[in-house]
Amino acid sequence: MQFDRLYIGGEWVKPIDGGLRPSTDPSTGRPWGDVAYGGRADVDRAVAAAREAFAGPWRKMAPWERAALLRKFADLYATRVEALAQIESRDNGRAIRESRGDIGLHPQYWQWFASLADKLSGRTIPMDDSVHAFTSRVPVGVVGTITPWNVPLMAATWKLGPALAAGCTVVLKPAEQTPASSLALGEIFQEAGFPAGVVNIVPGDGATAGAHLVAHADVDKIAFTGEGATAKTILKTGADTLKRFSFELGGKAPHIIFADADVEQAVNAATGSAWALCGQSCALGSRVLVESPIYDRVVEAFRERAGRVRVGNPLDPATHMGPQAHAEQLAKTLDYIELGKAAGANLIAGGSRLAPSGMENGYFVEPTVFADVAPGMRIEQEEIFGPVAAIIPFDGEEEAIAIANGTRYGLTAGLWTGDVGRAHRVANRIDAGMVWVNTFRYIRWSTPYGGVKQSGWGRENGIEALDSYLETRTTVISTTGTFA
Ligand code: TXE
Repeated sequence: MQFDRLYIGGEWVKPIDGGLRPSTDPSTGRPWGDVAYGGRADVDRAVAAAREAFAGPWRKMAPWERAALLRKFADLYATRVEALAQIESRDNGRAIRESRGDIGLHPQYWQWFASLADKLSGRTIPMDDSVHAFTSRVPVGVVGTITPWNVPLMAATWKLGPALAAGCTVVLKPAEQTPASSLALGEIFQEAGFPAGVVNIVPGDGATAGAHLVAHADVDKIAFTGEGATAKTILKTGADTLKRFSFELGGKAPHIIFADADVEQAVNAATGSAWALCGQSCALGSRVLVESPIYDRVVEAFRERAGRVRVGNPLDPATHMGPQAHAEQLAKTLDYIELGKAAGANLIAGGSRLAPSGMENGYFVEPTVFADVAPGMRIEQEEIFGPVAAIIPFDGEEEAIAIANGTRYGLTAGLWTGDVGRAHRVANRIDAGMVWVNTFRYIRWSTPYGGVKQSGWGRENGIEALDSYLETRTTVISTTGTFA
């Protein structure tokens, strides 16, 4: 598969003011292929193509035809899962067993969004006999989607699925570190028969291509996943256009494990989520809050299990954890490990860069566990995005809730207890867009996902995903022909 062209207006085109750039394999630190990236002129071209498609064929297409196209896309996507998983793991270093599992679910997401495309009903509004008033749900227009490097295809699926179902057209700008798998989507859109310009794919730098897309007067909405600081910059950059924004930002999710929980299950979930995606997901439970009576047991389980994680070549199906996705993230994770040590947290496992044989220049880090972490430490407050668990002791519900809610984030939370009353009581008081009880990271096409506080604006997945790609239009028709 070639990645040396941008996908604009239904064609594979050379960049005008971008170029070709090597994409790095994070397990070796070396380039594995040249990928096209776009500049401002390429973004302009993509936005113009999206605008033309929105005004023309896409707007005129019946919703059921849009649904049929999306279903066809889902079926084709299903036949490419292995190829896409290989590309993504190569580009961002995610263990292939995880990429297969994640990307293997995407066709179901696309089917779900397809199923919503022709069900966007409005309401009739009871007034008096002089008018007929009703609402319609209409697409926002041209959407710029800006996605991160940790889960490029998942982020694209979560944004393009509802955008297209709603009748919007899209310019997708994947992260500069991991553009390849997003470009691979272009072939599937082409093969499925989407009209030219409905989807355009332009990798590029955030500060140039990304910022230009955000400021563009002809883009009606930005759907973004990434860092909170970037979201704030994006808001300022786009302010003059008053376009719509949805944000899926970071998290610092608590796993709250009460002494009455099934501790074995809780530990399985908490250790798994500490090191999944090499720690690079906003949903993971990077803060492990443990009630005092079971604290030593959980700490020991973490220490022991950290040593069993198989870290290495992401393309080896036996590997649990690959490298960090890029060099800056590696540096960030190692910096936070030093911060944790300096703050007096108790490093009980890992803590160093790793150099597996044959991959000495790769961006690997040991699964790392800090125990006796105090609320307020930076490793407890800030999103590290590395395989670093912070274990914090607590006594009782009130303290657990205070610690859980004590960060600026509010994306996900896990709660482990054998007491159903406590499950409801505590879940009800957690500041998070998603709370899991006696399970963790259960995320599906039909379950709304998104954050409160500084974790974001809006919801992805679920029926709610369509909301941020639709406007409500109210129409009032006189039944008398007189204006009173
Ligand atoms: O994210 P950025 P970075 C967090 C995580 C990570 C940190 C830094 O803690 O360590 O963010 O990652 C584009 N205008 N998350 O710096 O910068 C950029 O090109 C328009 C959490 O890579 O937010 C890329 O496509 N666009 C997270 C996208 O924004 C801009 C996922 C994300 O990059 C831009 C990723 C600009 N001025 C990181 N600057 C999650 N919520 O899952 C950058 N971009």
